[in-house]
Amino acid sequence: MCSVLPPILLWIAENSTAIQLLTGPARTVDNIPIGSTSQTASVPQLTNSPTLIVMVGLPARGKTYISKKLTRYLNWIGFPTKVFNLGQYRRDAVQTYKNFEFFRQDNKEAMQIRKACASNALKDICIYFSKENGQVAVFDATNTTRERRVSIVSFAKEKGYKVFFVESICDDPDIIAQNITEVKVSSPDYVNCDKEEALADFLKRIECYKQTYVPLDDEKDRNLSYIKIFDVGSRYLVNRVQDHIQSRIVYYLMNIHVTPRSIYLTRHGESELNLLGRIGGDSGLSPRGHKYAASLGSFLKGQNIKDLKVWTSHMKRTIQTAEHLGVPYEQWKALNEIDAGVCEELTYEEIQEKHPEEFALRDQDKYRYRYPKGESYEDLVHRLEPVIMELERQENVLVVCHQAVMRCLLAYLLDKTSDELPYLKCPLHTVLRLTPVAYGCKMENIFLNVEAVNTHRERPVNVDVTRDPAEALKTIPDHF
Ligand SMILES: *[C@@H]1O[C@H](CO)[C@@H](O)[C@H](O)[C@H]1NC(C)=O
Ligand SMILES: *[C@@H]1O[C@H](CO)[C@@H](O)[C@H](O)[C@H]1NC(C)=O
Ligand SMILES: CC(=O)N[C@H]1CO[C@H](CO)[C@@H](O)[C@@H]1O
Repeated sequence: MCSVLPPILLWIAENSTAIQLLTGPARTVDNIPIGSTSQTASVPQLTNSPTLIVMVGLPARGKTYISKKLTRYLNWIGFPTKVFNLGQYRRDAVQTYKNFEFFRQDNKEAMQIRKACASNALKDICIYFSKENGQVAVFDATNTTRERRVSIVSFAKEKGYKVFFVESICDDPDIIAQNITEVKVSSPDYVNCDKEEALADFLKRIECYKQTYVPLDDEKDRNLSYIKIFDVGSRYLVNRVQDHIQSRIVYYLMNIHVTPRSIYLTRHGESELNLLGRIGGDSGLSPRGHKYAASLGSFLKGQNIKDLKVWTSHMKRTIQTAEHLGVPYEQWKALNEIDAGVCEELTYEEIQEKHPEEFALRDQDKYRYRYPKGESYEDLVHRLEPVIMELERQENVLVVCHQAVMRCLLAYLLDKTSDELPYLKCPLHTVLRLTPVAYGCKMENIFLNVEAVNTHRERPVNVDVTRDPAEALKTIPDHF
């Protein structure tokens, strides 16, 4: 039943020393020969100058959708990113929206207000870069005129920011109408407004922008860096990518789609080591774990999911779980559980006894803490990036994975910060169904009614290395 992909092996000869790079976990630096530069290969290279991403396009072309999604991704891979939505600035400046007249090109008063909003947003972007450690700002506005873009480019040049434009072009009236009903009609602009009326007003608003809209031009804008996205990603035009981060952005935008689907996340069934309260290892399922796997099989059959892809890790407990489903599945080494290094197969009590300082250091910064000879959550996020990219490309997928891995995937899907990530609740024997809606993901928790041990350990109050064992062990879950 299992369709294993051929492993990819890449040999790089450097100064006559051959280095073997596997597609598997990014291990600690001690595994990499001294003098090699490959240890930075999967880590984002931070450029010194911040990047300003400028959205371009008529209203209802998915600019806000793309802004939010791209921001979520960039934050997850470790580039601090924030959206600056001009519509929000406008709503803060003009409390009540009357109708489309506000957006008419000959409305001088409104034009003044819109200019002031744009300049306030740019000011806030400067503060974000200089005082708040921001690296990428997404300017979510229509910026439909060349004049406007020229002024943004010169502003950025003066400040030393790199500019990358993202333009969304779509003329399919059905898609536009669907977009308006999905996200615009429920916007704060139309609170006490009839749906039909709101749609009509919004279409008029688009007409106002159309009068001055000039798309990015092959010739005239050939010195700018940009990606143009046509008709919801059926075609792309990419121009002058300047650096690593821009190429990551382009790659990401070319992989996402908007076809409705659901992502199902579950951990493996309860394992033998789970029962003993031991972390890591590669044990098989407990009897209750097998029972869960069988229930998962009937649950999925009942759901009648179209073309469901099933992914597991290379570990016994996820493979045994998938074997019960009776469908083909694919194994990903990248989905293996976090490598706990010297703490593999220990109980929390044993970790406290043998490595009390490590145990406390982990509680101090669980996201960045790396187990000796093992991995950190941060390492795991980098290892999981290809999984996220493939999840974006696919439609219905069930990922059978592990606690730490599931937390990382969930943090991406639900836009959780790296502080929250290591404490996300991912109980055994529960399926999480994530369905994209408007600007985010809706999550449903489905417990399949097979008891399992609890493996969630909350952060204790005292995280000092000198704490006494009782305090360190206060929050450990029960086990045999
Ligand atoms: C709206 O339409 C555009 C196509 O121009 C698409 O890319 C975008 O994702 C759509 N959806 C939303 C929610 O904006
Ligand atoms: C692009 O940049 C080059 C070199 O700086 C300049 O000579 C040229 O006029 C620019 N082209 C356009 C279309 O702005
Ligand atoms: C919403 C937005 O940013 N609109 C700007 C686009 O360009 C025009 C012309 O320069 C500005 O006046 C708008 O404020």
